[in-house]
Amino acid sequence: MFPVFDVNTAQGKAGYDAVLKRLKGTTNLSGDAAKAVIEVLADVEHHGDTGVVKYMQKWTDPNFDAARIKVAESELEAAYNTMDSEIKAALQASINHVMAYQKHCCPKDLDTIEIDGAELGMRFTPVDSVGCYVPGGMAVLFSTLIMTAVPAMAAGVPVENISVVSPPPTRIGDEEAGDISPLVLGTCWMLGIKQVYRIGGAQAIAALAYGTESVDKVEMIVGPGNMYVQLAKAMVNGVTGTDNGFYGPSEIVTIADDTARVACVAADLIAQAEHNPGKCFLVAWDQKVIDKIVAEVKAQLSKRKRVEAIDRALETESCAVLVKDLDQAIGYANEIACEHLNLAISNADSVLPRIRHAGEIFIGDQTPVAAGDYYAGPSHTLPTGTTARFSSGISSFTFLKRTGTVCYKNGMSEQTIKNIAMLAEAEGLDGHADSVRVRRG
Ligand code: HSO
Ligand code: ZN
Repeated sequence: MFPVFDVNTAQGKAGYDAVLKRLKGTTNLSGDAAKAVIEVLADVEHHGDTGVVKYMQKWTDPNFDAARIKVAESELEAAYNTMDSEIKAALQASINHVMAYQKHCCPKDLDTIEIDGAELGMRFTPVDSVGCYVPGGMAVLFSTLIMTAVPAMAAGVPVENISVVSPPPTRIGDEEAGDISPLVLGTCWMLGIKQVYRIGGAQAIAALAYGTESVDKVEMIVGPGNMYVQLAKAMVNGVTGTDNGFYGPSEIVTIADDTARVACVAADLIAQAEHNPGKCFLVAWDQKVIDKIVAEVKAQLSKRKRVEAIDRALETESCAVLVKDLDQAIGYANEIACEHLNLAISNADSVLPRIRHAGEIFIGDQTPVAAGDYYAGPSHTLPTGTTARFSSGISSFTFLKRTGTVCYKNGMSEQTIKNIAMLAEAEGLDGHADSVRVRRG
């Protein structure tokens, strides 16, 4: 488990390249899946709830019916009432932190700048409504609800216009179909979200994009999800807005030096591997540091509940990368462009300006990634599969549109009129040219 590759040898580099290729492969969505998603989108667009029910019966529960799509408000309240008071308090603290940080991040309308007689500005306005996808599957990630809905609220999206979709657990054999976790439902109630739908997969994205009898159409869909969800999000872009992100399986890169506390670094690697299939990279230039951390990972592994999943993730999706120095370590961190980057090194602050690609950066070995997952303030919905090269995690920015403003308060100069008219004539658009000339004098 957890192979070690010296990337300055041909064999080691080949080993690392293979792991990186697997990481990048998570964003290559298959043609067959795309065909299946196109079919789902069309069915839901044309047949509404009937289309949604068809796929919920196929993938989740053969007994699913349209009456189950919408969660009643009384169920949300009842779920909230079953929640432990200490959990509620911890959730409230998390909500407060995320709200405060995301409000702090909201860009303010820009002061105007005057350029050649024009006063130019930029305004930021939130989208009218949002649908948050909260995955079901392996783990109940109710924290994802906070990490998508709260940034939207901080950006100014009214809470009554925020919807949540989340699939109930898949029915296995003759087992009674379970329901969405009370923690997800109760957290919706806590946030004041009343439009909650127990649907998932591409059919849930379609329902939010087109609207159905039970599901209100929204202006923007956000959140992480499996290949079908990511594909559906990409395909409805235009019908509705999306977060434009690829938010897939969890990942971590840790750069460690000999000052890093071995137990902390190992625990963070295991925590991401726990996400089944999490992907972990340890980057260091000191063979002894790598040996100690790899040994500690092995020691901690046996204590974890999901030992098999973690072991598999470390064996097949992860590696320790032996580099020659800090510069090379930074180069590898930028290439992996990881969802989470942990700088477990003594001079972390001075390295920060050289990190160009990462979803979120955790500075110093006293800062666990789990603080970002649950509590600190930035959203844990972050770019994966090296997409941090060109995209960002969810934040209040996601929900704000940018609108430029132009004002020739004192009219246009003769030269400005001449220039614009000339450019318009050159494009063959004399109507444009005339609309400028008419303002002369
Ligand atoms: N590490 C995950 C988020 C999460 N962890 C939720 C625990 N719960 C993706 O960043
Ligand atoms: Zn996590």
